[in-house]
Amino acid sequence: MNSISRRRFMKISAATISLAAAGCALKSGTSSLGTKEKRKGIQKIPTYCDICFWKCGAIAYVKDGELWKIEGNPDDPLSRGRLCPRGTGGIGAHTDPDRLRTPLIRKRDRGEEVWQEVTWDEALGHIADKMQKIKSEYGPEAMALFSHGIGGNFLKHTLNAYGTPNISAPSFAQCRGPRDVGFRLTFGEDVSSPERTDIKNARCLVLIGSHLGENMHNSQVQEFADAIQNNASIIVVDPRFSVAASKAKWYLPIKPGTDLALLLAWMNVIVKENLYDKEYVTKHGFGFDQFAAELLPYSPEWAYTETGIEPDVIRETAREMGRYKPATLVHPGRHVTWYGDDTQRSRAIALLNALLGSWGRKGGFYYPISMDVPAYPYPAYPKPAREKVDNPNQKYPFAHETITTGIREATLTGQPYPVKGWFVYATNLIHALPNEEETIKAIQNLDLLVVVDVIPSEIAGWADVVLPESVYLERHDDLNVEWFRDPFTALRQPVVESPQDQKPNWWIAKELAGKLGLGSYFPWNDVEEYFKHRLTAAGLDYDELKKKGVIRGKKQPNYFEEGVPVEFPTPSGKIEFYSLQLQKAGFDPVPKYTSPEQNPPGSFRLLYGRAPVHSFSRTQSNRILSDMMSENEVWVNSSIAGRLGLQNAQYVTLKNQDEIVSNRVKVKVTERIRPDCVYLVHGFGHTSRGLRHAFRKGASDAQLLTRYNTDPLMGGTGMNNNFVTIEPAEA
Ligand SMILES: Nc1nc2c(c(=O)[nH]1)N[C@H]1C(S)=C(S)[C@@H](COP(=O)(O)OP(=O)(O)OC[C@H]3O[C@@H](n4cnc5c(=O)[nH]c(N)nc54)[C@H](O)[C@@H]3O)O[C@H]1N2
Ligand SMILES: Nc1nc2c(c(=O)[nH]1)N[C@H]1C(S)=C(S)[C@@H](COP(=O)(O)OP(=O)(O)OC[C@H]3O[C@@H](n4cnc5c(=O)[nH]c(N)nc54)[C@H](O)[C@@H]3O)O[C@H]1N2
Ligand code: SF4
Ligand SMILES: [Mo]
Repeated sequence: MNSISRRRFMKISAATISLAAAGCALKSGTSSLGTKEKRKGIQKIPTYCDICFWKCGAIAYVKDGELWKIEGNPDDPLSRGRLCPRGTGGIGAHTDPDRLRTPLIRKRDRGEEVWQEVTWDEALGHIADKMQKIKSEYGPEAMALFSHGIGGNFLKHTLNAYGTPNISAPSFAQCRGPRDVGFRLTFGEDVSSPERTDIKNARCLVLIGSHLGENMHNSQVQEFADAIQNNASIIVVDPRFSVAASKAKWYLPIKPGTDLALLLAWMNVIVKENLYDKEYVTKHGFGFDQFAAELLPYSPEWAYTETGIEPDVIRETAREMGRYKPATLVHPGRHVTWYGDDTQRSRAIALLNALLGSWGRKGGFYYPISMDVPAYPYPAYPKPAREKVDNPNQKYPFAHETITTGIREATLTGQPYPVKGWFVYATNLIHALPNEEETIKAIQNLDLLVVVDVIPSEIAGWADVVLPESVYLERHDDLNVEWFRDPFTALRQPVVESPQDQKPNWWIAKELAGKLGLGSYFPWNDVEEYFKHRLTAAGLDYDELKKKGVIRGKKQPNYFEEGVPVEFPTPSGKIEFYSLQLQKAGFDPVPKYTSPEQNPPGSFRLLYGRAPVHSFSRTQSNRILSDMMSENEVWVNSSIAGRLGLQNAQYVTLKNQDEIVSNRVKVKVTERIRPDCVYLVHGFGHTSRGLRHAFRKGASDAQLLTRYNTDPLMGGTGMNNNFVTIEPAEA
């Protein structure tokens, strides 16, 4: 037995003992320690998934010492005992032969991907020296952290202790930011994540480009199936006939970028025909009359010219929504950074829900509850001398989270002050931020780029120091105490040992803090001590959590009718149909429509989205998931394919308005998309050489998104503003 498998053997034995101590049912054969036989048998270890950020509770099975399979944890409210296909294939992350194995320091120019393997001590020492130098030359605010997901929590703590306020995630300005701002401006609260959408109880469900079923957020997809089973009336608005559209009573193939016209026309009909919830609106609404007056010009006939949706269909679908109110849920979407006017479109969605009385009501938006697990009592952070760098002078007045692209801008320009170091955790900025060239130029201004990843992603290729993390099945992470229908706390815990010299984020954060002289910020010795402290403060038992993976709290009321106090934390204390906040800041108090830019002749608007078996740009290297889908296709309408002489499955390249040419990609000739746009699944077309299995398979949407329109309210980057032409490629 070599030393690695010996270490792993010992570790699994230890896990076996602790499970036995916790009273877990173990197969015979695992109880006799000290011989090879003791690894025989099956262990079930609860944890939660990390193939996306939904954090479904799972049970991992270890068979004869090897990771075998992973299933949903029946006690977990998010998974309800079932994982999505990505979660089930998650074990491929552990066995991926292309994983990062050891810390690396760059040997040649940035981006050349030539490295020196170093020890953790050397890598973290090098990073700490550079960070101290940046602090003394430019101040601690010159370091920024980009992170995505719960794994970033401990590194955020280290960076806060170091003294920087510049901490951001792409989930705001490249994802759900406009939606959360639009809903805040209307109801005073976010939709947030997991979304507080009562899909399973909706009698009428309206999906505006929320492609549930391809967008695989587990609980939502399960509830969508419930809604279908309950014969909910489903209305889908999408330029592409999505999987969700195939379940719909009404499918509206809208012209891309015109949804606000449809929303205004729907509201026009609902007000004009008195289909709204009058009692709710009168009791809870602010500025309804001014709002109603603004809707007058937006008739279905007017909207038809913008959207291509027949006036009768607009009227009929508006009546359908009115019929089932308040159990009509107009889904707010999640990735809504489409055109740059996204906050106002999201606000229109919020207003439509307000008219239907769905906020706080069964079948609409429920009131979520989280468990009260106090934060660890750390020492106070130093107060940064300067404001965050991303949003100087509150240029984007309604941004309530940090804008990734604002940090990038400051790194490029040195204004309002220079940014000299990026710490990047679990976000592939080359695929996640629009305009790759701007990202690379910004990187050239840095004195330090650290990337913590599990595979050699594109952003890792640009790093000065690469730190290999243990995958989620090999580590602990912070407690999941997110809100949902009922309160719960879930634990991620190691199932198997890391195969090489990978380390968990909490260890990296703590060790780095030590080297920065910030050891007092990590008073606990290991992460289990941290868990015990927090759980004890909450009156919960760590051993129970380890054994079950999840502890559920008491059911509490979720709707106004059940006794949730009716509260709208807006300036007026009511639902703001007319927004004085927006007016004061120089924006439209009720959303106003402007037409999107027309396609340049001969070109197609590039749209993109999800496939059920992949997450972003992070799973294409996973051998199990890539077996199900190894490259993406470009969806092209049949009439266009005929005109261009394109055959199904033929390879083409896409060229965008800025002459950027994609990798070759197969054509999917289909009636399921409008002729004015094409569609790619996001995350393919990898260019990192270390991703041997995913390298240059399919085309990258990100590479083609060179243009973006910035939302003036909150700094989100609308990315559906790119146009491509199609050229045949060699086979
Ligand atoms: N062009 C384009 N851009 C987009 C989108 C799009 O559809 N198209 N979608 C937007 C949306 S909605 C979002 S939320 C963001 C998502 O943006 P990101 O969250 O940045 O998504 P990924 O590009 O998959 O980057 C995740 C990175 O984390 C690494 N990783 C995976 N597991 C681990 C782990 O356990 N530890 C560590 N340290 N690293 C890990 C992966 O290898 C990968 O490099 O992107 C946004 N940007
Ligand atoms: N399998 C899987 N599921 C995921 C993820 C994943 O990576 N993989 N990521 C998760 C994350 S973080 C997010 S944010 C969500 C994203 O998922 P969603 O929030 O559902 O949406 P998008 O990706 O923006 O939407 C893509 C859909 O919008 C349509 N669309 C494009 N332009 C327009 C338009 O102008 N009008 C209308 N009405 N529709 C349009 C596209 O045709 C496509 O069907 O998915 C989540 N679920
Ligand atoms: S939705 Fe799927 S990938 Fe995401 S956490 Fe749940 S099981 Fe994992
Ligand atoms: Mo997202």
